[in-house]
Amino acid sequence: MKKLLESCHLYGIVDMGYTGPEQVEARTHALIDGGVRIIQLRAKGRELPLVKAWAVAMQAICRERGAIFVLNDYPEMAAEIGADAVHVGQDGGSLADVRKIAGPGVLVGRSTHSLEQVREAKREGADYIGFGPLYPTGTKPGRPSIGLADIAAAQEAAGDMPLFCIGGINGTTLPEVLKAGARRVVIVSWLLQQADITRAAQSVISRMEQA
Ligand code: TZP
Repeated sequence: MKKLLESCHLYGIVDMGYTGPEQVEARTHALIDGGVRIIQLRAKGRELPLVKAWAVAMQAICRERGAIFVLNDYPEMAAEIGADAVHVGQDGGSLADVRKIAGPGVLVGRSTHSLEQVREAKREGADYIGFGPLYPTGTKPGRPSIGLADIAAAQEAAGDMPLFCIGGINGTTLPEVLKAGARRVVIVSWLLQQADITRAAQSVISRMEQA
């Protein structure tokens, strides 16, 4: 699973703020068809039985098709459904505790918003981190953006821990994000709002390969 994670440059999120319940499975397939090999379920504030049902469905698709499934926020549920990975925010407790709950072999990711948080996630042994939001984004309204200036230093501090830049990345901002030193990105709303998610993902991946 770690090897697969290392090969991932575009991370997709099925965010229920942009996705109808009936679209969960098709969107998971569409992202995988487009070459995405790490996909998160983000279902903030939704009822747990619904989250669990979506997570089980996405985990099954990801397992069958060779992608990593990440559950946002719920380490207990990740353990219960046998998720590949769990992602927690700065308020998600220590990574040691998350690992204890999620169980052995479950990858653990952490959101970071500053260089200091990148260093701390590295010390704590995160399997990967998100770094952002780079730009203001409607997906996290009111969250201050951190800009592009620290990307290169964050990469350096992360070392071999995969770092995914996140927040406001789209077809227009991608080139400057890559120019600032990003090697991996998470794209949420822009990808989910494309008429053809598969083609959009393919085009991002090929632009990243060329960078
Ligand atoms: N964490 C930092 S920014 C963000 C998350 C989950 C949302 C990014 O979404 P988008 O739509 O790609 O800006």
